[in-house]
Amino acid sequence: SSRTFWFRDAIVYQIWPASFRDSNDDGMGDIQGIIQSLDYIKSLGVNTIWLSPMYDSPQIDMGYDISDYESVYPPYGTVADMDELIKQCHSRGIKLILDLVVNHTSDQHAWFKDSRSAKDSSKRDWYIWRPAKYDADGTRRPPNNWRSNFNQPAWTWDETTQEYYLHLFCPEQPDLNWTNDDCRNAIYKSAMEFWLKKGVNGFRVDTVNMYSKPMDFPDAPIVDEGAETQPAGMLYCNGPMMHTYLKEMGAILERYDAMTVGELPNTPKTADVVRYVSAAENELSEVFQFDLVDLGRDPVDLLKLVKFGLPDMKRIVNKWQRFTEGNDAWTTVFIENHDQSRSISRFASDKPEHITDSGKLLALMNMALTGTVYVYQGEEIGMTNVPSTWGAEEYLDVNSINYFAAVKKRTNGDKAALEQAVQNVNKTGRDNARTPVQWSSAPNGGFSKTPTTKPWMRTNDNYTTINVAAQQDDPESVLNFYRKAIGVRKQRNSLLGRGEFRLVEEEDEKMFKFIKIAEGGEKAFVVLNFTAEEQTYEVPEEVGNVEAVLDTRADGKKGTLKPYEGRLYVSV
Ligand code: TEU
Repeated sequence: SSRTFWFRDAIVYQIWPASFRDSNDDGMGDIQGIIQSLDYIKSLGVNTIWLSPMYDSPQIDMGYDISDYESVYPPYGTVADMDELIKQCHSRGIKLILDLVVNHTSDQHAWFKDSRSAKDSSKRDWYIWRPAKYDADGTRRPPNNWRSNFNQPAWTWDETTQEYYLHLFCPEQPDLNWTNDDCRNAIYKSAMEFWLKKGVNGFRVDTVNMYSKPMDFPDAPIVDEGAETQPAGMLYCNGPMMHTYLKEMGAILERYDAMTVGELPNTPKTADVVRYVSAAENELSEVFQFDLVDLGRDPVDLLKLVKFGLPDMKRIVNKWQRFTEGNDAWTTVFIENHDQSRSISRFASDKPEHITDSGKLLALMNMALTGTVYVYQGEEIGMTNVPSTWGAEEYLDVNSINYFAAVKKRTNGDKAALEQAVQNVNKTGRDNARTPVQWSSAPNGGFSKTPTTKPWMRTNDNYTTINVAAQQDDPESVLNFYRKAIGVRKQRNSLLGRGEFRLVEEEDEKMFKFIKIAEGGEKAFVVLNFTAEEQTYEVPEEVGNVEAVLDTRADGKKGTLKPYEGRLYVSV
């Protein structure tokens, strides 16, 4: 085997192509825009890029509905542009991983068009078709009561062939039938090997634990009384064949020394997660576990934010920092991606006077935690949620749109209820992460080649003050703090990137404190003030003699922290 574990020390930068950089003035980001920005990305100190879906797609779910794995969405560019991107990344010592979206395809993929054309199509069994159920009065019902991830029934009726097909996301994203050998082999060949042969270094694997379903499709228990459908994640995640499929994939990936990082929702038990990422199992390299970014989400109304305290956050970090102790598994560190609202708004403070400090505070936290660390585009300049004054029409994500529609339907168009729904989405909606990257104070944040070009989605109004150009040469900027913190992490990787984690004072509501211990005994102490007031602290005796090596503020004073200030000490 030629497998190495390079990914364990990777610092990954996630690019969401629609909103990264528009090089050709069509209002959409593109691959050439990424190529032109590689020196900027390199300047952060990251060594790996994860590119979200750039494949051809009708864009019902921003490219997570793929109609052809082997071609590129034309507004983003061509396969030749991708070849150039791969080359330009590698020549800078940057690895590139792509998104692997193979739980479902678009309904416009040739495989699905064939599958839905007739019951005796050779590809019928590549998707999941089931007959209707009928009530005593003849009312037609889907095979079970599952709710999709986007708040709709998980089954859609097909008139032509008179059966339902399963879709755990939009109706335009039919689920592939992984129990069919031909289907699985076609996925491996088209979605994986086509790109691995071109030199990509691995994949972020979308919804990885949903491939194997309980094929008898039992009803989900009723938790949302009176609703048409019920949340069913615990049923359709981690099905019986998952580990068999992932070992097949692992055998392919191994030949290319490629990494994978899989999304692992609905998997609360650490022992279950270890099975997916244990080195000996050769399944996934690492996974995204969502407890932290799901913190404060109402369990049924997922877009509603409920109150949480700093101790809740600490307990989650502690759990997923320590679950690899005594085994050969590996963990990840992230607080943002294209599915989450912005971390400053969510976990610290986006009041104008606290944005810079909050951005640096979260950067320090992440760079001091063990595991492969991920930074999402714009996080490195402290981008925030969109203004709460934006109306419903500014939100373009299918999940937000479905949510507004569901609230309207449930409340018969009640104005106050809709306004509340807009406020919920403002706090938790995916749109917050999807506004164009703010490159400068030029119109629309300088997103397009010609700034007056209208971007596909409105730029966050705060681009005039929060942007790359304004931060490039400012030593106190969030951007330069990221560069510094990434540098310190790389320099002290055995301690910060790989050390053991020990939580200090779990119940403290104001400060997050932790100790890191390297294999050689070297220690770090991190103290982070998550309040808008000054706090005092002492360095715990057990860490011994230390010096401060990183402070989020230039005017920091020993023993006290200004609002949202953080500090890192290391053994001397
Ligand atoms: O998202 C799957 C998904 O629903 C979770 O990642 C969810 O966001 C998590 O439990 C945290 O709350 C993936 C993609 O990231 C998303 O953009 C797509 O819409 C979806 O799959 C469908 O492909």
